[in-house]
Amino acid sequence: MSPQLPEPYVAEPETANRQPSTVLEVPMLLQPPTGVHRRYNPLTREWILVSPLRTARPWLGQVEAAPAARRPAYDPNCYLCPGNVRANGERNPDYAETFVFDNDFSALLPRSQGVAQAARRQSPLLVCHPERGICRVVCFSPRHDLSLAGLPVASIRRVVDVWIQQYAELGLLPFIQYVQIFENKGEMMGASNPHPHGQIWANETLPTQVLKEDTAQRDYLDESGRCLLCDYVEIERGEGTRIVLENEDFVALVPFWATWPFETMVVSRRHTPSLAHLYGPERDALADVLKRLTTRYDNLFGVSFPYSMGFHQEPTDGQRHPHWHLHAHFYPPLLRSATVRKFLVGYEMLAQPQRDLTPEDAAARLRDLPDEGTDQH
Ligand code: H2U
Ligand code: ZN
Repeated sequence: MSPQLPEPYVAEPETANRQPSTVLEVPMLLQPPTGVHRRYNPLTREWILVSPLRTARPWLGQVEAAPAARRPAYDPNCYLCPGNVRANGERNPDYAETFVFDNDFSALLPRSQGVAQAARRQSPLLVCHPERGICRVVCFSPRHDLSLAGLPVASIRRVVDVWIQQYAELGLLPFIQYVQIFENKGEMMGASNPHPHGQIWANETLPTQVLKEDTAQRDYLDESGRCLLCDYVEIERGEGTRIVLENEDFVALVPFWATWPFETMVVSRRHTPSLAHLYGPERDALADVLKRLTTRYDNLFGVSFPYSMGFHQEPTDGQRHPHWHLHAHFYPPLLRSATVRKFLVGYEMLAQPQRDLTPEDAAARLRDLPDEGTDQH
């Protein structure tokens, strides 16, 4: 089969709505255009509009509140601090490292809520299904004033271990097909509490974003005999312009198709389908990359950087998924300072995502920052 290189930067008008052909070898270095163009996201099969010329536009819109002052190591009013009472009246243990509990306001419940009755009578235009699941909260540290960036690598490694244990434990339940591990950090991303914590929602169907990535990765493997993200990491490591940092086992990069200004992906260098497949040194390496990436984020605008992040990994339906390649997405909202954020509104809601700053410029900004020395928690 002769390898056919895609035209990743400029789509021909007549092919503009088709997905690029499968990448079978590393393309030559191409300069991204400085003019307006579209980029293709092969994981979700969506397009994004890039308008580099717009970065010069003046901003008279919303300015976010200045970041909060330094927090105490313990807050008697925090529902996640050790020994404190939560909203449902339960008392947290006096935990010293990490602490996991079932979300007191779970969006998913393990017992079916009886939608099935209604589902039987509905039209194909009114489709609904019962959904079972389990939601948990993971406290990363007893320290109220720290974030992933402020935790020592050894403590982040313990968080990685907790994620793995939860993924395995929840994934083993017969009715759980997917375990979504994520963190909302900062008020701007809707976090309800500054105490360092994340969430896990596990449910019985593949969530929409995961299903898109599942299909795209499966098709790519079927068509090329190769893994989409293995190929992608090879291209990015060859080009280098969108790499933020890397170590032996993980690479952090601004994806070619990034939507959010400083969006990044953390991808395992070895083809591995889930966190549970990582060897000990790889778990340390993941902790190292998370520490260095979040520290750079904090150093970007000199504030504790808000984001939503989460892992995408193989479903837990008991099948083999050779097409799945473990990765994390970081979606930070900030655009040009600690107080000016990117909004995904009008055009993005109605048409397609759009960005001004190019992914290459965003990666260069992040790459040039120190990945140590933050005192921002
Ligand atoms: P966020 O900061 O991402 O909202 O996550 C915190 C979660 O903690 C949230 O889902 C739960 C909320 O339901 N929570 C409890 O389970 N118990 C509480 O006492 C308060 C908040
Ligand atoms: Zn706290």
